[in-house]
This record gives sequence, structure tokens and C-alpha cells, in this order.
Amino acid sequence: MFSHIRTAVFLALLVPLAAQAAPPVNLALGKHCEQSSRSQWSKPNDAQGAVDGVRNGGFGFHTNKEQSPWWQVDLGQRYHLTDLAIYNRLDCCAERAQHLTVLLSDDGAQWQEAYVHRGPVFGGKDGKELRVPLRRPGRFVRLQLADNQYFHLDEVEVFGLPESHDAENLALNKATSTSSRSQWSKQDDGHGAVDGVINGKFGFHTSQQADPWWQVDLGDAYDLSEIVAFNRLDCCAERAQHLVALLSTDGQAWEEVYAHQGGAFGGKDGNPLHIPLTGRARYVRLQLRDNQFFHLDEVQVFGERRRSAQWNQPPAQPAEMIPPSRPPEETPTTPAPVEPAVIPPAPRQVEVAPAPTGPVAISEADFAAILKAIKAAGSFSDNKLGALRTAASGRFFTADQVGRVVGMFTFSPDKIEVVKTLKSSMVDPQNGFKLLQRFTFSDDKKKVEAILHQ
Ligand SMILES: [Ca+2]
Ligand SMILES: [Ca+2]
Repeated sequence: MFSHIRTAVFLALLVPLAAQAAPPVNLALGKHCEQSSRSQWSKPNDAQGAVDGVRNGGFGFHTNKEQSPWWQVDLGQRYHLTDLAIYNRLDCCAERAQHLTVLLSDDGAQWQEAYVHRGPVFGGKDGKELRVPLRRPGRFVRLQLADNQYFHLDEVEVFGLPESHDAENLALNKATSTSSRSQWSKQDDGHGAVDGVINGKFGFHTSQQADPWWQVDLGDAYDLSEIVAFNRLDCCAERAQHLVALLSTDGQAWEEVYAHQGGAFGGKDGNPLHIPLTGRARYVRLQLRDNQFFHLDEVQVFGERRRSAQWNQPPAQPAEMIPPSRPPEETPTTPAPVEPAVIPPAPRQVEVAPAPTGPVAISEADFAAILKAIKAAGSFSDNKLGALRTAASGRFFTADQVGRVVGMFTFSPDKIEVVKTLKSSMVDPQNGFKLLQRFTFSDDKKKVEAILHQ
């Protein structure tokens, strides 16, 4: 009898908890699609096959063989896009889609490159679909191959939030606390996860204990939509794999709203843990269900205070063209303390540094300063190119670094100008071909090739 009552009370408590985790909505489902060409295997309305909700390992759409074929969907309005899931066909030819670019547009005419996949071959229905993290606005999403190839996919899903959604990181520089400190802790240790620095190292570090936690006080109650947790990547990422998220309105009573079911997650490498939320809270806590050290690089919390505050906001800035796989690198003001007890895993491959035979490429810290200078020059290409020329004068770069500068520019003529400017400062011209992947259209690729061979 009493056990029945207890069960009823328990269920009554459980239901609102379960309602907290909302499955993300596929914004692309049933929306209008187009593609660059049709093939003999195309159905009527061929392009719609990628947004029909059917994932069966076959092809949803199929273009002809051509240079840089594409497929696109019009979401009907601008969204703040969070990520894509791209399901390849598995019955044949999955490798044809391995060099794939994601482009975004507000009007279907001007496109910005948002992500470049350079292999490996990805799967689909087998659970190995390509997940593309985005954090930028857009209405049209285009996928385009870099090759002269047939283009076909099983299904494409697009996730995001209505544009009115306040996408500001609410946790940035807010008050934090942790369950314990370690010998590697800094003053105000918890702050390291909300300092805006994402560098692959630990922002905070507890001691080893049962169920260690970190929390942030957002300062006010918000309707929360997402937590993004960046793991440390230099060591020990697996320690955070039994992670749960808890929310509270008063810092006293906590509700567990998420439990991570999976292995170690990434961070600065473009694979942070995305925790979708619905619910109102002021305090956010992340906690391990382990007897373990707890350390993360950075934690971002997204949500909005109230809808009425959204109406008079200025339009969102155009998306930065830094590929999402590389968050801006910053140099921490104080070097992270060395952690003597932790032996980093042995590298899988021993990299033998080539003997220095010529100029040495700029350090990552100096390179980050150059990226900052370009960013600070504003949105006009001429100013950005001017800042680049000033900052880059007399320095040397790897092809990879040149590619990342190219990625900061939106339009092809500017990107080509970057290659022209930096070509003679490249320490590894043999890797110049990698720059071609930064360009979508074959005409642009040809121009870049010509510059590289000058
Ligand atoms: Ca389909
Ligand atoms: Ca940090």
C-alpha cells in the first residue's frame, strides 16, 4: 500500500525530469531542396529524397557526374544552426562523398563556407554518419563535393534554434565553484572553464574524489537550450566520460537533466559534448559519477532570459569564417601548471622532425595574434587584408596556417589574394595543394594552382 504511494510519488517526480531533455528537431525534414543536376537514376523531386525522413542506406538523391556537384535545402527562414547529420549511402560508392564542403546562405545567392570534410569516408545508417558542428546563422544549407563526381546521399538532417534565440554564451566570466581543489589548481580555479580560453588543456582541476563537480551561477534565471562542454585533449579525456548535468534555480535543489552515455568526448578538436536542454535555471552543474579527478577545458551555456527582450536586437553579425573544427586559439595568460602525476599516453606514431633547412614557421601563439589582428580589422576585406600584410611581413607560415587565414575570408577573390600574399612565405610549398580544399569552385582552384606554381 505504502509502496504503491511511494511509487506514485516517485513517478510524479520523475515525469517532469524526463520532460527536460528535448530531442532536437530536424529542421530540414520535408523542406524544399534542389540539386545541381539530375542523373538517369533520379526520381521526380529527386532532391527531396534527402529530407524525406527515410534512412535506408540507399541514395535519397543522385546527381550526374560533374565537377563540384551540390545539393541544398531551404529551411524557409533563418535559424541559428547548431549541427548537421549527413547520412551516406552504404550500398555502394560511399567514398564519392569524402571531400565535402558545407556552405550556408541567407538568400540562396551569397554563400559562405562553413565546414570542409577532407575524408575519411563516413557512414550513415550504420551509426557512423558525419556530424558537422556549426554555430552560425543560415537559411540555406548546401553540401558540395570538391571532386568531379556523382553526388548522392541517403539523408541530411539540420539542427538549430529559431533565430530569435539568444546564442550568447551565458556562462562566460560568471561566478563558478568546484567540489574540491587539486595541487594543479589556480586561484579561482573554476573560472578556467568560463574564461573564454579553449586550448585543449584543463581550465579547472578537482582532486580525486567521489562524484566531483563544477558549477556556474549565471546570475539570473534563463530558459536554457544547450550546454557545450570542451574536454581537455592533452591527457585523460576519458576521465569525464560518466558526466551528468544538473540544473537548479536556487543552488540548493538540483535536478539531473542529462547523463552522458558514451565514451570520451572531445573539445577544441571540433567534437565538444553538446547537451540539449529545455528548462529554466540559474545554476548549472556538471558532475562525474565516478571516483575521479574532474577537469574540463571550457563550458558554454546557451539560453535566453525572456522572449520579449529579443525584439529590438541588432541583426546577428556575419559568421566568422574560422572553420568550426578549430576554435580560436588563445594563449593563456599564465601557463598551465605541469601535472607530474599524469603520464600522457604514448604517441601512436613517433614524429621525426625534419632537420631545419630553411626559414621556420611562426609559432602558434604568434599566429594566433595575427588571426586576432585580422579579426580586429573588422568585416571589410580591404582592412582585413591590410592587417594581414602588416602582421605577416617578414614571417613564415605552414601551408596549414595559410589555409586557416584563407578561412577567415568570405569571398573567393579575397581568399585568392591571401594565397598570393603568403605564397612566398610558405615553409612547406610541397603542401600547397592543401589550400585547394579551401576553395569550392573549380575556377578558383585553377587560379590558386596557377599562383602556387608561379
Ligand atoms: Ca532519404
Ligand atoms: Ca578555459
